[in-house]
Parts: sequence; structure tokens; C-alpha cells
Amino acid sequence: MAEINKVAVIGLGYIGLPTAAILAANGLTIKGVDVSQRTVDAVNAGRVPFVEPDLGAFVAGAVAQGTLSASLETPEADAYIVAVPTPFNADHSADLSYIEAAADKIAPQLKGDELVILESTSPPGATEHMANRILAARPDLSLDTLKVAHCPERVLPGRVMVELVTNDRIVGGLTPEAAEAARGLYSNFCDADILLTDAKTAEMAKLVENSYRDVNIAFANELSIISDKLGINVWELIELANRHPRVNILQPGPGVGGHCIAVDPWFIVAAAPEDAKLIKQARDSNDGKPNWVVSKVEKALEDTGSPATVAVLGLAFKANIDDMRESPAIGIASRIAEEFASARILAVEPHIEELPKALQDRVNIELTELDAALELADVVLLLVDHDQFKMVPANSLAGKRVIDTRGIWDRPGSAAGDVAAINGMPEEAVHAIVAH
Ligand code: SAJ
Repeated sequence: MAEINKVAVIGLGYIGLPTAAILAANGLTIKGVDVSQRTVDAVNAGRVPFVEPDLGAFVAGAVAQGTLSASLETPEADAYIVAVPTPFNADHSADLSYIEAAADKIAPQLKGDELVILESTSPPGATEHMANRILAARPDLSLDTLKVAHCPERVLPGRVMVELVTNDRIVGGLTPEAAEAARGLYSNFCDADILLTDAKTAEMAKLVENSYRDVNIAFANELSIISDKLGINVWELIELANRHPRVNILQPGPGVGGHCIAVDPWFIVAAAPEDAKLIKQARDSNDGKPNWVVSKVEKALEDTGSPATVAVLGLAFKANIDDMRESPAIGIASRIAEEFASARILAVEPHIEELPKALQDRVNIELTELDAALELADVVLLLVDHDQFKMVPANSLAGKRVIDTRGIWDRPGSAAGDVAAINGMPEEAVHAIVAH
């Protein structure tokens, strides 16, 4: 196969853009492709249209060097990396339409010996589906020369630029030659092991990794509900249990968000509905956790008496990012606004300028600065453990009903100790700190 100098990265989102930028930083010429004019313009101006530490410097540098540019059109290239969304349909099966659209744009550009990589998280068989789509449009080509592989991304949002380099990678080829070629491309920036397999195993490995995490978070979430019922502080419980050398329980929260862990396990369930029982139960448990949080708010509002003001701290799907996709916090904020119509909801999210669309129609919810929200609130509902919230002085919670779904204050040795200890704090406020 010809040497790879020019790479087209299709989809300049949370994965595509970092991958494009790091390849460009390593000397390749990268053409980024996106359907959004706004994204294309931002990248061509050297800007990143979302928050990801260190990515800005990579993109600005590569654009200034002329090694990275973006366009709406798919160009000719030596290699293509498809990093488009794979949402799920109403029945939880995967929606492959973005992959199909990318394949349709790549097909006319091919000469025959290029490398086409699917990075998008996909159900088993999706890489083959993409290849079949290309070959149907280009019957003059075949997998004897065209190389098609799946290289699932595994980077953690917030640490993408580090983990692109340090995480081991799995590369699954439709042919061994495709896997080898993909390994060659990723070795431009990946310092860790690049492990070769077939495409279906690589697809499944990605889904299994995220399902493993989902199942373990579901366990932690179940423990938080049980502990609440039994009057046990779940954060202390987990800390203690984790002192066992072979126990490592994850952290409970208000539910599981993001575009990966809340989505990918469904692809396994859809592929083997009769057998994926534990995986499905974990999805259902994690999806059900927001109901439990809303019931906690209901109880706090009963105690407070209405009309009350509720500060909702955090809307992102996890700490220190601006990503709102599948965020349980947004669903919870929306439901509180709807179910407790007389309550005033003050949403605090330091990473955004305006309320997400899903909340804009709610008349009783407003985006508020942290200090103002804490001052006005009767009930403080902590949904995301952003660093800013960890700095909240314990005395600004005094006298309020506090529901700490992430355990940043409500854990022994952390701010909760301070909250409980502050002078002049009414006894009932101390008891109102909900242990779960
Ligand atoms: N969460 C908890 N408790 C925990 C850990 C996470 O409630 O102990 C929640 C988070 O708050 C969030 C959700 O789970 O709502 C997912 O967050 P995350 O940090 O576990 O994962 P993501 O979605 O940011 O990234 C995951 C990672 N997968 C694994 O760790 C196995 C990442 O490596 C993948 O690349 C990414 O999915 C992806 O793109 O698939």
C-alpha cells in the first residue's frame, strides 16, 4: 500500500477533531470534514467549538502550520477516519445513518488501495456494513486492495489529548492487511500497544469496555439507594469496602450520561436480547436513578414548604466538561421544573452561557451564577462534581436542604464534616444533609 501522507477525518467532534489535530501535529496533512459550517469555520480559524483541555493549542498550531484544514466536502486522501455519531433508535438498535452517509461520500473519492477506518462506536458487523456500502457504490473495487478496519476510540473526555497517546489501542481489520495498515497510521501518535484483531471483535471490545463500566456504576447506584434506606453513608461505605485489595467499587451519581456509556451497552442488548440480562438491568438501573433523585427533591420540598427555590448545581454529564449529551442532570432539572411548578429553579453550570435547549421552555428555571443561587436557595441539589462546586464554603450551605448526589460534601473527611461542624448551623439543617 502507498504511504499515508494525507488523511481525511470525517466528523470533527469530540473524537474526530482531537484525532485530526494529533495526526497533524505528527507531520501528516489532515483534511477535516464536517456537516456543520460552524464547526468547519471554527476549525479553519484555529478554534475548538467545545471544551477539551489542551486541544485548543493543538488545533491552533496545526492550522497555523497549514497541516490541518476543514471543509464540508470529503476530499481524496490516502486514508479516511470516520468518527461520526452512532446514536440509537427508539428500539435501542444502532442508527448507522451517519456512517452510511460518510461511506457514500468516501466511495467516489477512492482509487482502490486506500485505508478506511471506522472509529465510531458501532454494533458488531458495522465495519463490514460500511465496507459493503462502499463496495456496492464502487463494484470496481475489492477488499483485496482496499483496506477497511475498525479502531474504536477509548479516550476519556477531559483527558483526550493525553489518552490518545498513552492508551493501548485495539485495531480490528476486515483483512489482516487492513489491521496492519491501521496500526501503521495510529503508531504516528500512539505510544502504547496497538493490538490487532478482526473487526467484529474490535467492535465488541469497545462495547464491552463501556458495558463493564455501566454495570459497575449500576452497582454503586444500587448501593446508594440501599444505603439511604438503611441510614448508611454510601460514600463512607464504598471507601471502606474499597480498602479490600480486590474490591474497587465506582461512585454513585444522579444517573449515567454521555454519548458512550449510556448508549453502547444497548448495542449488545440489541445484538443478543435473550442473553444480555445483566447488561440490560444495569442500563435500566442507571436510567432509573434520576427518578430516585427527583423523589429526594420532592421530599426536601415537602420539608421546606412551597414556594421554594432550588439551586441545581451542574448540568453537564460529568465533572469539568461542557458536554451535555445524555446528561441525567438536564433530565432531572427539567422534571423538577415541570413537577414542582411553583418552585423557582436556579441552574448553575459554569461551562455554558445559556440554558440548553431542553430547558429553555421551562418558565421557572433560569441560569444563575453560583453565589447568587446558593444565597437564594432553600434546597441545594448537587448533580455534577465540577471543581467550582468543591470550593463551596460549608457555611454557605447552612440552613439549607442539601442533596449531594456526587458525595462532594457528604463524605467523611470532606466538606460534609465542615458543613456539619460549622457554628450556628441549625440542628435540622445538619440532619437535612441527605446521606445516600
Ligand atoms: N459515572 C458515575 N460514577 C462513576 C464513574 C462515572 O456515575 O464512578 C458517570 C459519569 O458521571 C457520567 C457517566 O458515568 O455521567 C460516564 O462517565 P465516564 O467518565 O465513566 O465515561 P465517559 O462517557 O466520559 O467515557 C467513557 C470511557 N470508557 C470507559 O472508561 C470504559 C472512555 O474511555 C471512552 O472512550 C468513552 O466512554 C467513549 O467514548 O466510549
